[in-house]
Amino acid sequence: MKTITLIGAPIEEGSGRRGAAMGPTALRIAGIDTVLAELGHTVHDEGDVRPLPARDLAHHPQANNLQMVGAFARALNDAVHDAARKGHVPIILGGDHALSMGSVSGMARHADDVGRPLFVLWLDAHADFNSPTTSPSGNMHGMPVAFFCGEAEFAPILASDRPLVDPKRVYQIGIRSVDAREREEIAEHGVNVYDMRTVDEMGMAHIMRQILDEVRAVNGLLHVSLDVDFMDPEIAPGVGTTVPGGATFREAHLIMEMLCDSDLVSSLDVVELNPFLDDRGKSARILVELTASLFGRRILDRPTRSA
Ligand code: B3U
Ligand code: MN
Ligand code: MN
Repeated sequence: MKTITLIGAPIEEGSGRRGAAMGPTALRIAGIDTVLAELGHTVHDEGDVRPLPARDLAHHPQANNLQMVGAFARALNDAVHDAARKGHVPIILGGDHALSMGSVSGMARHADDVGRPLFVLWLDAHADFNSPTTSPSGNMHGMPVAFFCGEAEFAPILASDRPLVDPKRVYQIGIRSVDAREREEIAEHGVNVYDMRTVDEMGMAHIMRQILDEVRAVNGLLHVSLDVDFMDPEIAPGVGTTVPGGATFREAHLIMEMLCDSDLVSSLDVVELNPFLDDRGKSARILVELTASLFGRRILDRPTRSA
């Protein structure tokens, strides 16, 4: 059984629209804490993180709301690092995806402390590898992967000598919306992208086995970042940037079950839930279901025969 720290991150300034700041509340109303406690885990809900003032960050015309994004990144960098250092599994309740600048950076520090490589599993319709120069929108929720992989262009949101993530240890699944410049960047950096076509051709189980084998082979830590738009909008409509052709409930669920069996997951972001756009809590409930599967809820009380 694990000790889990829930950290709310009510940020919406990275997304260019309002509503994601209500995400942490919706996830709590949908019962994320009780579901985990019922599975036998010890759950500490730290409440919502308080953004640390970032007035030193200047206004940037191509990095919208840079100060607020920086303020959350700094607060989460510390909160996530603290939780991991205590041996807890941090679950960050978002909030838009810009929050992963902080959460992944905090886990990269922890991985550095314990001398293990950090891997990131990015479940998303988008690659989120833009920078202020390449971004078509200036919205920073489209930039976190470039940020924690060390894209130099970012203003000093966090110290530039912080531990980074090797892009070759980033695995993206579900990708189906990539901007022109972003496509070049992810190829150049060697990010491992399993786009939706690859999912269709290879199947989710095969993809997950490959990824988990690589993490296990080097005793890595695995941070999972789950964007609501990874899933098809039919099952998870509560997100500002729906893209058709997403993962089915069964595919998402299988990922969570395989992650659970692997016991490699060190930390989790649940991001981009916009309750204002949701259909009577449907997306929030799915996210809670998936989290429950990741932390041990299973259909049968024995290993699956195909495993
Ligand atoms: N790639 C686009 C759109 C986008 C990225 N992430 C989300 N939307 N959620 C951009 O603005 O960077
Ligand atoms: Mn995203
Ligand atoms: Mn997305």
